[in-house]
Amino acid sequence: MYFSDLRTMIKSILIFGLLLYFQFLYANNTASWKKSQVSENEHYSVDLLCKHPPTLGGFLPCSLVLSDNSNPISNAIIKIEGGMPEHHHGLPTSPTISWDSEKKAYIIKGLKFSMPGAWQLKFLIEKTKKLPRDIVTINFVID
Ligand SMILES: [Cu+2]
Repeated sequence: MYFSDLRTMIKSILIFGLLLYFQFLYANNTASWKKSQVSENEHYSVDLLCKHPPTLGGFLPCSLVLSDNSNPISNAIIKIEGGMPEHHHGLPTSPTISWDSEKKAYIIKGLKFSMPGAWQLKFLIEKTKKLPRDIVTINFVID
């Protein structure tokens, strides 16, 4: 009787712990701002996921998921650039994008915006033996 209660208790604790763990994982992967876009030549689709909508001030942590007919593509060579087309200037920083095999996404670091208005981010997927070259453009406005 006592042992069966103990086992039930241990089971409950394990399940509770597991739930907490998954909730933690989920919270870490949850982005509150997402933009999906197909590339110019329709070779790829992209999901840009950011921690919050673009604002002025601090760095915006984002990740990018690249896929081809809903199959995720890892290890592509991607370049990020951007700016304000109406103002003819680029980004205030030089953000980097690199593949993260644990997160199964391309992690964007150093992304920042310097003024309100219409911004554009461009992702250039470079041609490799396996992958065709293409460009994805994402437009958004910062109030
Ligand atoms: Cu500007």
